[in-house]
Amino acid sequence: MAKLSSEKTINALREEIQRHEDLYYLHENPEISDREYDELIDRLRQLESENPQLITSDSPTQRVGGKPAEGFPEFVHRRPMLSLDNSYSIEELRAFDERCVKLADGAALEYVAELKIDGLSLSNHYLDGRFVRGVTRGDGLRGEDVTTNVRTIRSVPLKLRSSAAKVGPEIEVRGEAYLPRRVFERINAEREEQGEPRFANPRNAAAGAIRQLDPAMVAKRRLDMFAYDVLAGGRKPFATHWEALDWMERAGFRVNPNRKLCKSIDQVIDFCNAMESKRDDLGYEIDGVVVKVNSTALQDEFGATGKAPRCASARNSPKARMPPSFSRPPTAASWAHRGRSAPEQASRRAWPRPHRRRRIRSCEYGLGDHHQMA
Ligand code: 3B8
Repeated sequence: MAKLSSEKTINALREEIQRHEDLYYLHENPEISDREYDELIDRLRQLESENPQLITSDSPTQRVGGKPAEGFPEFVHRRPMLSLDNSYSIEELRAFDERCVKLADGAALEYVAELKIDGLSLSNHYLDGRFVRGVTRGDGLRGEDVTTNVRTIRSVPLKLRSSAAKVGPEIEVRGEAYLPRRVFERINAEREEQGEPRFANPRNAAAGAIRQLDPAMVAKRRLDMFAYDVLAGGRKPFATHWEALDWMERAGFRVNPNRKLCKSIDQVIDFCNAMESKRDDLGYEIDGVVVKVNSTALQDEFGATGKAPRCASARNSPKARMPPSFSRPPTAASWAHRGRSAPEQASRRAWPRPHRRRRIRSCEYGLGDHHQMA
């Protein structure tokens, strides 16, 4: 009897905590303070310690349960995790559009424009709806298994929501983990107080955090993640990227709300300009805009041609950040600037890589899963 009632209380508490996590992480609209949230967690932890048989791997208390790791085991990605790092001018963006239009052969061609978050890519694995593994991109073929650390990221659901359609037993959700600027600043202030060197940028701080050996330290860093792609059994489960984004949102991931289904390359360019002026208000660093062919069938076809650019991007000339009291002029003209510097081989880059701040990048790709590494 007592068992039954603690089970009920535990379930109710978990649901309550889940609701507050959603309000906080998905809707950015918390109803309770961090302290009240911690109290709920403490209560749940207490009950679970009295009833250890009721602990489940997807309980919110299990986000920081892991022991410090002794280095991270290697994990071979089921599909290579490519990176988007080629830079193209605006003319090339248009040329790419023309090729896509031809390829679509009269079929309606759509693009999805979304933000390119400046963080580090993670691959999160779910088996029968439960989070089982989190892996860094690494060199694209092999990453590091950082599961215990990824569990601490509260915007990574430990259990997929049932409101999302079942698309298969083995799900991989790829996303970009990052540190909000606010958190980054707090961490640096703390480091300074303790006489430790400041992190140069949020990306380095995030990269450092995910590779911390002690998950309790990772949890303190308060990493966040925006999901950007989903695979089911190693394949894209949806006909369009737009549907994939929608599914991830339903499944409980954070998907960046700044995204647009574009009917033309002009709409893509409009989106890029709009984001450029919004950039400083975002609360996190971006690397520009990613542009994806919406149709997954077309992505495959496009990828199969092999010689087409996988990724196109235009960027601003790098310049110093202006003081926040100055408003930066819209930069439609600087779009055409050819700011291409030495090619960056992200896949072989030493990690964490140096941070580049002032540029907008637009990237379009039509990669098939069968694509080889660059
Ligand atoms: C294909 C699609 C790499 C990426 C991708 O916010 C590929 O889509 C990728 F080979 O790295 N940083 C994003 C972000 C990153 C990628 C992506 N979409 N929004 C990001």
